[in-house]
Amino acid sequence: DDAGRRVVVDPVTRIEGHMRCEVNIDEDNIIRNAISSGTMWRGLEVILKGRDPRDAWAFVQRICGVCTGTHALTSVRAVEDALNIKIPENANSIRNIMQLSLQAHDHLVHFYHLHALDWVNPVNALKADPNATSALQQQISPSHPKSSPGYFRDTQNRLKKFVESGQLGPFKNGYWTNPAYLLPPEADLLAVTHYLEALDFQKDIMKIRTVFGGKDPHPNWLVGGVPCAINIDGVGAVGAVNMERLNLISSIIDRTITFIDQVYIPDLLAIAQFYKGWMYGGGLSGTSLLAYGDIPDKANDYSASNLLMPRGAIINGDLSKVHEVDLTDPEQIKEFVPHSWYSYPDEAVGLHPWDGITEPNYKIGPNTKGDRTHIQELDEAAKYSWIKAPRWRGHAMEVGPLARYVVGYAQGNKEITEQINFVLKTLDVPVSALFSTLGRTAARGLEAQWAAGKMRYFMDKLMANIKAGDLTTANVERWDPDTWPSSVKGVGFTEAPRGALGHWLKIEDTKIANYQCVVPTTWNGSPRDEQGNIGAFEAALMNTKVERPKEPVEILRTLHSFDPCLACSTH
Ligand code: NFC
Repeated sequence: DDAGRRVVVDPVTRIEGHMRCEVNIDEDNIIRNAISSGTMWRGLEVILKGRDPRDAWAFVQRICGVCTGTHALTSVRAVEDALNIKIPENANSIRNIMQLSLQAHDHLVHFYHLHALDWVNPVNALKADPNATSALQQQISPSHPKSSPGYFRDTQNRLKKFVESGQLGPFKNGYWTNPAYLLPPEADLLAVTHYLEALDFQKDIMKIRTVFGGKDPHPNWLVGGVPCAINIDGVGAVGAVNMERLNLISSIIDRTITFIDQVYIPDLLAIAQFYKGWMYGGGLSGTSLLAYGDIPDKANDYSASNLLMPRGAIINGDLSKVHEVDLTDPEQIKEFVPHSWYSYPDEAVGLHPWDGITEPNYKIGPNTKGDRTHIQELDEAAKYSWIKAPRWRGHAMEVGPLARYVVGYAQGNKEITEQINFVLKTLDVPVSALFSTLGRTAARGLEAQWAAGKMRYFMDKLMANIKAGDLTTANVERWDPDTWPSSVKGVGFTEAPRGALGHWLKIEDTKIANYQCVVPTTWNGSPRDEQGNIGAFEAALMNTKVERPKEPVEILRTLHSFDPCLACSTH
């Protein structure tokens, strides 16, 4: 038709949750129209109504098992804000270590297990000379101990067995003959080997949250602090976190720093060298970026100056001005639903989350092709997604590591600026290269490195406080609901691995009267709004050339670079 041929990718895989993407391509296979849809909804905000706000964290944490913990942390912060509860310093350090470990863990999993295969061809790795891979390893990361030709030959043999048995396992269903793959075989073998190393490392890094939170995914949290007690030399509760466990965490933090420095960052730069000509996918990153900030240095101060992760908004691509972000201002953040499967009393009007409404209304548009259960093409002029459309002062925004890094760079944050300059110099690309699919992927790697370093900072802070005799991890002064005002509201925020996350709640007569989550992938995966403005995924796909429409690896590259989480986005 006039809009060109429609390509449908459903489900988009190697992400969390149910995502569908549709694009129209012109006669040159260039994307001229893009549609992102969340295809499943569970209704956590509805389920929370009438419940005890101290329990909310346990429900909202189940929004997602990937960014596990971050919804719970956001929730306890929202309740503490509403009830004016202050947490002890040790709880702040432990919460930060858990949140930073999630950042580092999530970014590692994203790079190797969710995104790498958009750039790395495991079948091509079979053609590699293990000696060449060993030489490459020693060139890009001389201190990584696993670099012998025999080590890479072993991986190659394991891979060969997979292929010969016809069971490619996790490497199945790729477009392995597509000319979009540009790595030489020795680099493919290196990346596949580290895919397996990173898989192994996952089981270590998650122990940090297991020790402090009792289990992972879905560790335990507490309004007023953290639920783990500390026991040093027999002083403190039985079964509490003791020196042996603290030493274990400390050693995992050191190994995380080493793995990121010796494996993740060198691989990222080596792979990027081969793809730096593929500059698609910038979308909203060149114009509209949003970060709430996170990682309070001192406990209980959520002002921008106390947050180690940057807060601010950039609009119209103007890096000379970072706008202040206020989550309590009803003019700043609003959610719209004219293209979402929800009802509002007046759908031309957006709602601030404190007054948000979640009322499902699944209705397909008149131009939808197919029936309600077998949709061949969505109608983007009507409702087409379970994701709402959040806007900041009317703008669709991109959130996530790239947003945080560009906001930090625009603010002159020293650590972030140094990291970005190092990458730009190593790859010999201009600043504008940041605003791309690859820029998003690079920012995630840099942030993992930053997060690992900050885990060490908070671990040292925690140990110093413990050595000074402070074992307190919780404040239960306001545990009794009789001490609460009859009507209050609060907001909590974090920077989840995928971006800015906020929870807004109202408490009436000690129960939750309203609870609204505006989630990173809700921002990025947003459908159109009342004005027809497209969301970040949609914008990033525009004008990309798809070499083979039946093998849309270019679409996957750009969508995966956001690390989408549809379970989160629709909740
Ligand atoms: Ni699920 Fe999420 C949380 C999202 O808020 N989007 O990073 C976080 O999931 O991964």
